Amino acid sequence: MLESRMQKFTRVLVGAALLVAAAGLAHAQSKGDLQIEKPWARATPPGASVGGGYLTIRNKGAAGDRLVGVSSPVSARVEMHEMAMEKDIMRMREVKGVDVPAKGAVELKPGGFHLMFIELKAPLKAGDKVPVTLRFEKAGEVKAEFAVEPMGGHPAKH
Ligand SMILES: [Cu+2]
Repeated sequence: MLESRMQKFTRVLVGAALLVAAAGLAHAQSKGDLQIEKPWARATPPGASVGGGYLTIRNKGAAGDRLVGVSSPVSARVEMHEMAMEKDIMRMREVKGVDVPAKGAVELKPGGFHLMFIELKAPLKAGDKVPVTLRFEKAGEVKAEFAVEPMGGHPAKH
C-alpha cells in the first residue's frame, strides 16, 4: 500500500519534470531564422538602478538582420550598449542597433555589446527570470527569458 503510494508520487514527480522540460522546449526562443541562445542577466545589489543583460543571437538565414529595440517590464527602458576604448579608457556608449550577420551570430557579453536595464523597478535576484522583448528589423518581435545569474565576476561599471 505504502509502496504503491510512493510509486504514484514518483509518477507525479516525473510527470511534473516532463512538463517543466516541455515548457523549456516551448521557450525555444527562436523565430524564423533567428535563435536566441543563453540569455542571462546579472543579479544587482539592492538600490542599483541599472543591470546588464547578455545573449547570443544566431542567424541561420542568408540575409542579415538587426536588433533595433529592446524592452522589459523590469525596468523603465532597455538600452543597447557597446564597450569601446576611448583614449585608453574603457567606456560604454549607447548604440542604435546591433547587426546580426547572415549565417552567423553576434554575442552580447560582458566587455562587448550588451543590454542595459535602465531604472530597474526592483533588484534582479539570482534565480529570477526576466522577460525581454527583442525587436528586429526583419524578424520583428522575439520574446526571450533572461536567467538571472549571481553577482560577481565582471561588475557593470557606469
Ligand atoms: Cu552598459
